[in-house]
Amino acid sequence: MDGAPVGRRVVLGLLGLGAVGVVTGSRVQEGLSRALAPIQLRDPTGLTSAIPVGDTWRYYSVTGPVEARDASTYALDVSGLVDRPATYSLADLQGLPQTAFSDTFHCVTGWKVEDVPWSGVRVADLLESAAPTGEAVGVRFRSFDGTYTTNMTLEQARADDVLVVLTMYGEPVTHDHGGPVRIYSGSMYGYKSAKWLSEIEVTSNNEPGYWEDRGYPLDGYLGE
Ligand SMILES: Nc1nc2c(c(=O)[nH]1)N[C@H]1C(S)=C(S)[C@@H](COP(=O)(O)O)O[C@H]1N2
Ligand SMILES: [Mo]
Repeated sequence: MDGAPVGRRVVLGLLGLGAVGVVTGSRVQEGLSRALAPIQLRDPTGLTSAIPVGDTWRYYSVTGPVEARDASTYALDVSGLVDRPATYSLADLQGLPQTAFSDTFHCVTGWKVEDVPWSGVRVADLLESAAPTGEAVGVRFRSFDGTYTTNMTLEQARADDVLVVLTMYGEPVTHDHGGPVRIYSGSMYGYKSAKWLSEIEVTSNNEPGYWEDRGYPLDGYLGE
């Protein structure tokens, strides 16, 4: 699409020194990264993400520290242009049909983590329950960090591989990964996977979210 080249230039600009590690990606780095992966997953401080290796998780937040929410404080609103707005507790979400699959997580800046087991509730199911009105065009995902948003068209958000994620690696989503509830879209770059999800607002447009506003493509499909 038209937005892609601009987005790519911005991405390359933002890469800075990190690009060197990603592009050179030597076998030594790959081995290191595999060896570090299990440590990384159990590293609540996120300190190992400062080590410039290849394919491991980085824990991203565009804001400072984010408050922790648990089963007693968490809520997800499905709002906007719908006939049946709803608020789900964590238990409500856990009680809905769960979809599970493994898929690779790709950040647009070049790192990826392969074969991540995800499970949760299809966004499509929540949208169907909410019954979008005739004017509904898009969806805005909001984070309880108070800043992050990302957008999809209604049609994109209804894809089978767009999940309200409750578990990663068979465990509840950790705080650093955006728990207790985040988005995952298997077909799109990581910036579409909003962490610390608090709202799915159905909108009359497909307005750019946080990173889309800063040059990332409006449709975050892999390979574009
Ligand atoms: N709330 C929030 N969600 C976010 C981000 C963020 O900074 N804040 N970063 C996005 C980007 S660019 C990526 S690659 C992934 C990173 O997910 P992780 O922190 O679980 O590795 O989260 C996405 N969702
Ligand atoms: Mo990203």
